[in-house]
Amino acid sequence: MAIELYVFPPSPRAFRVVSVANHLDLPYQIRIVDLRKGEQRAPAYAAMNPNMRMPTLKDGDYVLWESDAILQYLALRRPEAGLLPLDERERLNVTRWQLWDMAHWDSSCAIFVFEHVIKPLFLGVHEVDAAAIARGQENFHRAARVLDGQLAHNEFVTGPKLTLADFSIGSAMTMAAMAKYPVQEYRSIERWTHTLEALPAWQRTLQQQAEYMAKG
Ligand SMILES: N[C@@H](CCC(=O)N[C@@H](CS)C(=O)NCC(=O)O)C(=O)O
Repeated sequence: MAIELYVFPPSPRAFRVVSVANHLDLPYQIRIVDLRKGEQRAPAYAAMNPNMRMPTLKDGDYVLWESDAILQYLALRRPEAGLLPLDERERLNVTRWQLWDMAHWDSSCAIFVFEHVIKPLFLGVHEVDAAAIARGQENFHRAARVLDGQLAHNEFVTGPKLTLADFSIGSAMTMAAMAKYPVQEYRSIERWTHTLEALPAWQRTLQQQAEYMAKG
């Protein structure tokens, strides 16, 4: 049986999981968890993921939640692809940036996604919380300076090769325009985003997202 990916496709945290599965050409089945309908709180789903959040991976009787752990599981199915290097230091470098993503980058971007996408489109709330945006700006610029500095000297986040770190951190960029990230001044982030967007797996995942959204 193929790996099952429980996702709400518009979310960047779903995007990173599906795009890695696409990049590795792994067989998988999408199981929709429609956050707009509260499907993350359905008892059968909550039994798999007690956080009542997506994404979740199920492979036979093995269940895994937390998107970056799921990415590592997927990468380990195709170690030869190099998304999670075998060399200890190279691998820890990838893990370091994935942890940085969760701690600093993803959480900064999430403020803008909540204020400019989730509130107006999913909750019907059209007032922006100025204090939240101010906090988001401060956190975003602090993290973006670090990422931009890293990418000024490296093609990808951890060096010359594409790794999971690019999928983890780059997935947030799929929301950059809609969520109005203040990203314009960061030229190296822009260059790297274009590189990711040129990946066939990136394009395929965007297409899957668009098809899901078109269904309404
Ligand atoms: N750190 C978790 C975050 C998961 C998460 O927050 N997912 C959100 C959507 S992006 C969710 O399912 N929210 C539903 C809810 O809070 O009810 C991961 O990366 O998997």
